[in-house]
Amino acid sequence: MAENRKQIAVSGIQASGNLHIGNYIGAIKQFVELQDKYNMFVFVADLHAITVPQDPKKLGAQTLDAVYTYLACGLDPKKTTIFIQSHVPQHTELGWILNTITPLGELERMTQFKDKTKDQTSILAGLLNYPTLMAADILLYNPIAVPVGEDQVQHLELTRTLARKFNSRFGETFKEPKALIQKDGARIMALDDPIKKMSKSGNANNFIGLLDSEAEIRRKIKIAVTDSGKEIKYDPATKPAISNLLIIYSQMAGLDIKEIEKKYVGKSYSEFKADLAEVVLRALKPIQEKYNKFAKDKKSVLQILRDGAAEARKVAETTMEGVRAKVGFLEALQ
Ligand code: AQP
Repeated sequence: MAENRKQIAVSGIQASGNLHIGNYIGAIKQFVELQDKYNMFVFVADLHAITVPQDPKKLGAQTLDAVYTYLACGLDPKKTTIFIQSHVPQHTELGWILNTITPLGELERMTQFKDKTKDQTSILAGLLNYPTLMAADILLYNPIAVPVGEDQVQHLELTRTLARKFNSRFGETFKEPKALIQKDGARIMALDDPIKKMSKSGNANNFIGLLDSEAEIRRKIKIAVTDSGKEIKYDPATKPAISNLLIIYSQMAGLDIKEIEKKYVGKSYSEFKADLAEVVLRALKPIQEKYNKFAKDKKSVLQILRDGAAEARKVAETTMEGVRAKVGFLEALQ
C-alpha cells in the first residue's frame, strides 16, 4: 500500500476497453515514473465509461483488463493505491455536490463534450456531467498533481475552478491541483488521421492497442497515413503524420527525436515504418507477457483491488466528512 509521507497524485483511465499507446505514452508511463515520488492513487474509471453505452456483459472484464494493464506496465500496488472508481461511492457523492455549484455553461463549453456529442441527436446528461465527476475523482484525495494527457487539461482547469468555488462558498476545503503533462507525447494522434487524437472509441486503425497482436501492429503502422514529400523530419505544422510517428518512435524507444531524424536521413517512409513497428513490438512485448501473467492470477489481482478500495475509501471518507459538515447536511443517524 502507498506510503503516506509523500505528496499525493491522482489519475485514472476509463474502462472503455482497448487501452492504446496514446493512453500509455500520455498517462500510464507517467504514473509509473511518478509512483516513487508521489503517494499515487490510480483508478479504473468505470463510472466514466458508462457515459457512453457499454455492454453490461463486458464492462466488468474491461475493467479488470485495465487493471491487468496497469500492473503489466509497471504500476506497483506497494507504491500505488490501485482501485476501481465505483468501489468508492464517495466519488459519486462528491460529484453530485459539485454539480450543484457548476454552471451549466461551463459544462456545455467543454471540448470533449462537444466532440462526443456532435453527431448525436439525443444527448445523455452523464456526458455533460463527466467533468464534475472527474473533479470529484481528484478533489476527494486532495492531490497536488494530476498526471494526464493534454486532452484532459480543460477538465482539470474546471476542477481547479470548482475547488475555488467550493472553498469560497463553504470555507477552505480543497487544494487546487496542477496537471502534470508530458513534454512530448501528451497528445498522440490517430494513425489514420493525424489531425485527430488517437482514441479507443475511434476506428480500430486509428490506434495501436497495448494488447494488439504482432500482425495487427505491423499492419496498422504499414497503413498509417504519411505526409507528402519523403523527408523524415519533425515538423507538426507541415508534417503532422510523420511528426506523430516520430513521437511514438521516440517515446517507445527512449530516443531523442533529433537522433531518430539523423538515423533516417535519406531513408524512405517504408523503411522508417518497418523499424517503427519493431520498436513498438519490442516495447509492448514485455507488457503483453506481464498482462498474460496477471490475467492468469485473477485472485491476487482482486485482492489488490480490495486493498486499494479500502485505502481509497478511508481517504475519501475523511474528505467527505468535512464536505458534508461544510455543506450543512444533518449528521447521519446511527
Ligand atoms: N491520444 C492520446 N495521447 C496522449 N494521452 C492520451 N490519453 C488519452 N488519449 C491520449 C490520456 O489517457 C488518459 C486516460 O484517458 P481516458 O481513457 O480516461 O479518456 P480519453 O482521454 O477520452 O481517452 P480515449 O482513448 O479518447 O477514450 P475514449 O475514446 O473512450 O473517449 C488521460 O490522461 C488522457 O489524457
